Amino acid sequence: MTQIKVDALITKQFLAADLNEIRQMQEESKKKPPKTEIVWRNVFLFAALHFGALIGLYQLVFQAKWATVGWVFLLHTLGSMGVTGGAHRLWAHRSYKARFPMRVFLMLINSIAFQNDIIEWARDHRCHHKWTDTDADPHSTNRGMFFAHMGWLLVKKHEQLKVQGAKLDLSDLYADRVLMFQRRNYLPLVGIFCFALPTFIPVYFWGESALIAFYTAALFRYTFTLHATWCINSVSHWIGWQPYDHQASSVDNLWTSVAAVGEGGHNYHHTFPQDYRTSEHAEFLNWTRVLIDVGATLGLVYDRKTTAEEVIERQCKKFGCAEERAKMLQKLG
Ligand code: ST9
Ligand code: ZN
Ligand code: ZN
Repeated sequence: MTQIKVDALITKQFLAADLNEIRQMQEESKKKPPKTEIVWRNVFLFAALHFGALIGLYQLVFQAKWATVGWVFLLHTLGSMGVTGGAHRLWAHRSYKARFPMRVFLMLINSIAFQNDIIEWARDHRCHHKWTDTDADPHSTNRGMFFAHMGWLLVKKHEQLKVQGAKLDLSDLYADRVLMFQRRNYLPLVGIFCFALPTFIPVYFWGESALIAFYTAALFRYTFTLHATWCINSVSHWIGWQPYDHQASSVDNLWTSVAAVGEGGHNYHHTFPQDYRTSEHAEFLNWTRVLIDVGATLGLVYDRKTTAEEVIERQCKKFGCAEERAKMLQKLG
């Protein structure tokens, strides 16, 4: 375990390069609303997906076998962990290191979630942390909660995002052969892991109807995981606790922690982005942490980074609130 002892502000400066520049960019983006160029193909595809997901929800409640209900839950959990443990904590933030078999496992379960390949996901996410709530943030909350939630996937990206994002060093991502394999084979991988296997397994193993399996375990489950993820960009920048940094838009929120398998400690995460736990909440609110810790026990994970207690205390005192931290941890666990 590596303990990080530098102040969060220094970490932020490392991430943001220049905090004044960020403040200026935030002000700029508030002044003139950006041009919105709708991508109608995406509007149509997401509308169709949601229509299918509603049918799937009905079938899940009234028609599906119990084994299928369990299968949907398992797929949501695995796919989400491919995003949280893989794309997010390992590849976007490098908050721990993983050996080859673990990286392959994370890449495969990430493909269940179909949220763009990991290199693209991590590039957008590094932009989100570095230029939060500016035009270079792919899902800036300055453009409203719907935009932050899913609207950003329905319109062309802001020019500032492309210009600033091009300055990021992504060499670590391109150097990982597991990620390059996923990128080169992305469509077959999501075809198999997001749609084909989720449908085939219930039909083959417990005789579920193919249509019910497809609508529940593929379409409904995929849409549900998408919304759970998108809630981190909307709800987790909106309603909740802010013990670590009162100036940020990010918050700690109980419900997003549950739905997003441990990613709801977003005020903590934006303050200490290199901490593999992403929050101080207990393990039952952070299943992804449990997965990473099990990986460490098996020797597949090493060099997990955490933040030293004295750094957290100093941060709360300067930029947040120590009492709010204590109250929140007592209430949420
Ligand atoms: C999905 C992703 O849902 C969800 C991500 C959520 C992130 C959450 C983060 C916070 C949570 C953390 C915790 C995780 C919790 C998980 C919980 C799990 C329960 N930098 O994109 P293009 C340049 S995906 C630098 O086409 P357009 C670049 O040159 C759902 N450059 O832009 C690029 O070319 P290339 C399924 C950048 O044309 C070129 O621009 N997927 C950057 O404006 C063109 O890029 C979809 O629905 C950058 N950041 O189109 C697809 N970005 O890539 C949706 C771009 O070759 N996306 N460039 O280098 C699209 O259709 C399009 O991207 C678009 C914009 C229409 C939105
Ligand atoms: Zn992050
Ligand atoms: Zn955020």
